[in-house]
Amino acid sequence: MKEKLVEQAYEIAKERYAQIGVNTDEVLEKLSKVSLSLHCWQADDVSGFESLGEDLSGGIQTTGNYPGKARNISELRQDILKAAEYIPGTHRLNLHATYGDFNGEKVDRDEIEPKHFLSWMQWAKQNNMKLDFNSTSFSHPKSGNLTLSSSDESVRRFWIEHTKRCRKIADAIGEFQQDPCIMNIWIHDGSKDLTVNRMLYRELLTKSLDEIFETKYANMKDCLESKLFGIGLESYTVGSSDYYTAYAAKHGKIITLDTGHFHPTEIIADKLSAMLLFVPEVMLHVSRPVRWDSDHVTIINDEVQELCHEIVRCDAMDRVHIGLDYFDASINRIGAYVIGSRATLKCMTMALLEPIALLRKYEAEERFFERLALLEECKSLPWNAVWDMYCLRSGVPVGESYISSIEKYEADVTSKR
Ligand code: RNT
Ligand code: ZN
Repeated sequence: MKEKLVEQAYEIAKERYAQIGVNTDEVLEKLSKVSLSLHCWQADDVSGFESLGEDLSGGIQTTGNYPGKARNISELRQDILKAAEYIPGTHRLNLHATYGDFNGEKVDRDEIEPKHFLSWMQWAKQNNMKLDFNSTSFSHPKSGNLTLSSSDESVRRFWIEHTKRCRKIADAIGEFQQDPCIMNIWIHDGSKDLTVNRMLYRELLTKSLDEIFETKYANMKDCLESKLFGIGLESYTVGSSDYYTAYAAKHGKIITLDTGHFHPTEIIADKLSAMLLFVPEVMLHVSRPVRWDSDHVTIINDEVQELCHEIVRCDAMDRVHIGLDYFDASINRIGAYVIGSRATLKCMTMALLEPIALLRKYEAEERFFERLALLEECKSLPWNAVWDMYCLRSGVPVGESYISSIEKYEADVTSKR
C-alpha cells in the first residue's frame, strides 16, 4: 500500500518537475552517488577506545547522558551498521585516531600504527564502506592549550609524531580500500585570554605542518579544519579560518568547513565558490550550532539547504566531501545519526531538483523578480516524493517508519548496556 502511494506520488512529482525542465530520474541517479562521511564519534560521545582514561577536552563538549552509548569497538560497529540501515545510499565512516583496535593495550598517540586500524579496514570492506580519518590532539595528558603550536618543543614534537603517524595510517587505509582516505587535521590550540604572541604560535604551527606534510602519500588527502573558538579558549585560536585558508591555498590542501565554526550569522555556503577556485577540494562538517558550536544534530535548516544548493550550483559534487560532525548525548544516538544523515540527504535532494537552467537564464537576463519567485516556488514543489522514492528504491524505510525500528533496537540492544 505504502509503496504504491510512493510510486504514485513520484509519478506526479516527475511530471511536475518536468514542467520546469528537471528530470527526476536523473536526480535519483545523482543522489545515489552522494556519499556521506559518517562521523564515528556520535555513537560514543567522542570517547574512543584508548586506555588513557582521559575525559573529553580541547574546548569541545558533549552534553546529556542518554543511556546506551557504545562502550567498545563491537558495540560501536553494531550501532553504525544499525544507523546505516536507515540511510539510503553508500556511505563512508570517519574515524578518529583514538578509535583504533587497541585490544585493551595502552598505545600512546605517538605509537599508533596502521596495524591498529587493520580490523577497521576489513570490517569496512565487508560492509561496503570506505573510511576517512582524523588525527586526535584533544583528550590527552599532553593536549593542554597548545599542541602543534606549542612552544614547549617536546610537546610539539609529540604531536608532530602523532600527526605524521596518522597520515601514514590514512595512506594505508586508502591503499587497502583502493580509494583515497581523507584525513582531517583539527587542533584546538588557542587561549582563554588576551594573547600577545599570536604570531609566534602561528609560526610554530606552520613549522609543524610543513614538517608533517613533507612526506607525500598517494592514497590519502590532507584537510585542515579551522575554528572560531573553543570553550575555555575564547580569545585566540591559532588555526583560524584566515590562517588555514591561506595555508591550504598556498600548499594545495583541502579545507574543512564546519558549519559550527564561524560567527553565528556567517553561513558557509558562500565560501564554497570562493574557496574552490583556490583549493583543490572542500570537506564539510555538517553540524548544527545552537548559540555556540554546540554540535546539535543536523536538521533541515537554511544553512544546510543553502550549502547543498551551492554544492550543486558550483557543479562541485566531486570536489566537495560531505562529512557530518555532531555529538548529541541527550537522545538516542543511533537516532541522532539517522536524523542528521537523512536531513543532509534531503537537502541534497532539494538541491538536485532545482531548475538551475531556468534560474540562471533569469539571472543572466536580470529578471530578478522571476528568479526570486521561482526560488520560492521550489520550496513547495513535491521534492519529498522524490526523496521517498529514493528511500524506497534504496530499500530503507520511507518517512517516519524508521522511528519505531530504532525504538525496537533501543529496547532490544542499547537499553541493556
Ligand atoms: C571540533 C571540530 C572537530 C571535532 C571532531 C571530533 O570543534 O569540529 O571536527 O568535532 O574532530
Ligand atoms: Zn568539525
